[in-house]
Amino acid sequence: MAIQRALLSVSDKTGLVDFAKQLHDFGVELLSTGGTAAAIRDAGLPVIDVSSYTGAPELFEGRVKTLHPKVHGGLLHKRDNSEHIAQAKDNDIPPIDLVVVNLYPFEETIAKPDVTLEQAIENIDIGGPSMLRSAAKNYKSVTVVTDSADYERVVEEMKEHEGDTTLKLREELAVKVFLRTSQYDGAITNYLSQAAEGTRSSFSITLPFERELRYGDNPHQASTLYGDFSDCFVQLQGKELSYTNILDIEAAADLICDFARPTVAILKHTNPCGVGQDDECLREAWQRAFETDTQAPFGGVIVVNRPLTEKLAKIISTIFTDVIIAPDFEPEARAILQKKKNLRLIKMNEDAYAIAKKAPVIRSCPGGLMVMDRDHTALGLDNLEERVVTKRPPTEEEMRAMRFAWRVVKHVKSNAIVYAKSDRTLGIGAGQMSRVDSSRIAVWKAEEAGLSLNGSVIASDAMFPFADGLQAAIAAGATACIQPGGSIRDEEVIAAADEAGISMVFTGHRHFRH
Ligand code: 93A
Repeated sequence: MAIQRALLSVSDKTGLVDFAKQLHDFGVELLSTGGTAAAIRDAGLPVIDVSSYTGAPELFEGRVKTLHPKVHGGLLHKRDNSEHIAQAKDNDIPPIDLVVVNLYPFEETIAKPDVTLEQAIENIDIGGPSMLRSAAKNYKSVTVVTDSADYERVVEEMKEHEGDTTLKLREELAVKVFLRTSQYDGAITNYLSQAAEGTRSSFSITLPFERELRYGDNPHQASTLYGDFSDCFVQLQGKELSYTNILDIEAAADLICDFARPTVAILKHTNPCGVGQDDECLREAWQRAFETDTQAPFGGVIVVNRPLTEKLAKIISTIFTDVIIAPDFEPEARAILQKKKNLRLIKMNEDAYAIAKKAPVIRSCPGGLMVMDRDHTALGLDNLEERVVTKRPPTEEEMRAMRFAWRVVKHVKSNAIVYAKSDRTLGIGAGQMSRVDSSRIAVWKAEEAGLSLNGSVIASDAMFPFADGLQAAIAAGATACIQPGGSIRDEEVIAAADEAGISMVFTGHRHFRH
């Protein structure tokens, strides 16, 4: 049956007037609450205030506007049940066939830096979710819209189906409502569980299905993607993304965001194989990254923080790469890379990513989840000059190299060691059970690549517990060291540095990555 009566109550009034006008043109009677009714009335459309419809005034500063049996009965009664129909009639409860509601902006409110608990609480919508849920429960007969992006679809269906919507659309919109209300409740749960008690007491998360992934770590492991990953990373071409591709993309994006200068990084299995910089030419930056390790990048991920140039595309296209990530691609670069059908090109939406990366890190554990703040910035780099612990202060060049190496080492799996110059990595040792082994691997990798470590700096993601690790670095040619410090044997480590005349800074922060 055609939609005859609609209730509109929206905080975000985007597209409201147009939609209301279309509904009016279909002959739909419009009911509405305070601000929404005013907007509709201002547009010259007839609208009935919910308070005059129910006969009950808006109460308690609007806390009670639509919580009334005439509203909820109108939404919830079964249209094909004679007892329901009789009861509705006896109690003067006409059917409401369409609900258009979006909620008080709770999430936006709590995102404000100086929000008070009181403001947050006032922005908990009660009547809105109630109407959404009543309408969604009765989706067999009631259409419910909570996203202005769906207004047009509803209008299109009404045009096609004599003023009615299809059950299929109503069902889809109802699912969308329950997702939205559970996300909304989740945001309230997470905020209040911390704000009211000072510590988190519970955690809630609901994300929309995005897509099935090709597979997980291995082909026999099914995998599904939830959330809005594609808002941050738009795939322009290439094979479908796998679970491991997504892990690599996250690691690559995370790394590149720590660098402001034009930078190229090559990653494999979430670890950098090499990172290079050049202010003038990305192709040069790539060369520096690639020279660190010419073998491992096979099938790896390349990430850049500037639009990818034709010059760079030409050289990259000569090696087998799985994924390339850039904020943009020059048309000539696209044309070159397009020839590689399987190569996945990913355009990074930096604005969307900047918001997404504020979200915590979540990992499953038996019986639950672990939630952790993201390791946002390379810590300890401010006032680095004041953090020198050795007799010899670092040269300017060493200082630059240490800042660079510290930013890289933060993105290497622990135990992590990075040898570097100011614009390039020279050797990277990742993920070993012993720091000394990581250091050995980094030295060996540099030798393999034919790179000299003389005059290099070494960065360690956590403290050197003994002097031996540093002594090995000195023997390899390092002249400066950046590390957190904090070992009970710091004195010995500093003495070893002074004896060799190298300089060392303690950042006071470690950057483990597990
Ligand atoms: O304060 S409420 O929880 N109590 C209600 O009864 C109620 N009914 C609708 N909030 C309520 N609403 C919300 O008001 C809607 O969800 C919508 O977000 C907002 C629209 O208010 P107005 O039409 O006055 O701009």
